[in-house]
Amino acid sequence: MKMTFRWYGSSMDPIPLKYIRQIPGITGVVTSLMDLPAGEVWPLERLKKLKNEVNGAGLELEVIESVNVHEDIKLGLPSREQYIENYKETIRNLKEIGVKVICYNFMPVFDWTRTSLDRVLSDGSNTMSYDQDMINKITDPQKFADEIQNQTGGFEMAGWEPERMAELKRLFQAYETVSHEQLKENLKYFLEAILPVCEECDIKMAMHPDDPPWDIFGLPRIANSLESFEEIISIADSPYNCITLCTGSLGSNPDNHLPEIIRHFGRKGRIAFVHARNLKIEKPGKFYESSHLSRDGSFDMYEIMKALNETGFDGYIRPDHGRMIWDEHGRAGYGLFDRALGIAYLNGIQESIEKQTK
Ligand code: DNO
Repeated sequence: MKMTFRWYGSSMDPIPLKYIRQIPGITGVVTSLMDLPAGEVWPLERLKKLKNEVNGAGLELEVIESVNVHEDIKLGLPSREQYIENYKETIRNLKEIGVKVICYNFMPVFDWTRTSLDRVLSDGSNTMSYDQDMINKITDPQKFADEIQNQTGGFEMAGWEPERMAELKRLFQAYETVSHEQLKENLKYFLEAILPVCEECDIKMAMHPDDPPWDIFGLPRIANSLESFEEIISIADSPYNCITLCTGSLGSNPDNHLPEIIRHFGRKGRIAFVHARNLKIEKPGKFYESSHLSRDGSFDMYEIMKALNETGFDGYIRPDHGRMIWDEHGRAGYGLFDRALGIAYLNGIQESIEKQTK
């Protein structure tokens, strides 16, 4: 498997590529053109520049996270046709720079959601947390979104694009008539349109799970369990219709048995990308993001890595959200230090598994 690190681009990320290059075992970065609004074609010239920059730092660029899907595609509006054509063109341009996997999600309106970005843990570190009871009390999602964005320290939250956040009211109204079934239909339509292009370009689509893995604010969500992903990979049956196995997103519902889900989809060759992180479930619907270490959280990271190895996983993996430690100031969840510690830990587990199985 290839160990990677999420990086937001030199104008959006305070972490220099040369620091990332120095993390032991790293092969490349996972990145995107974050300033482009969802639905636009990613220009080839900009992609070539990005690739040169990343390769110039001694790193590979084979995974994109994310090419965001325009809301009109998720809503199934007639205007989706143009956005789907643009998505296809972006896939073709990504092929030109050697990309192998595109991570995306199909969550209506909000991408990942947290109720706090800077909860202080007993060791003095800061972390992100989620509390469903708080969400249940929210009557105005716009106010909530504004409050969360005020906690970002000036960094744009990935997947919370400003243009989308500016029209929450309109979007919530638009989704009033979209059921879970309709959303699945809209996903099918999208996948059936783009997968032939993925096949031609040898690029896997890796769908990210809903985070948290249940409906929020009454919006439908369809990618949050073994069963739902089974349905997703079969609605458009292609080896390029794959999954981003995000341990933190799926695992915050304790009914999701992570090693079992990994074995299930790993055997089918449908896991293209892994987000490996840990979190501590405090009670159903309430959790905070811990260090990667198994005993700090609720997941057994050794069992997770073992399941990946048992199914011959040879795709891309990255550490996921880290805490803010050592007074680092950065993008919530995406600082350098704790994620680098996460990699060192995952590398250690991997080495011991490899030596035991030899
Ligand atoms: C959050 C990320 C998500 C993820 C998207 C994929 O930290 O895991 O924003 O990138 O859902 O499209």
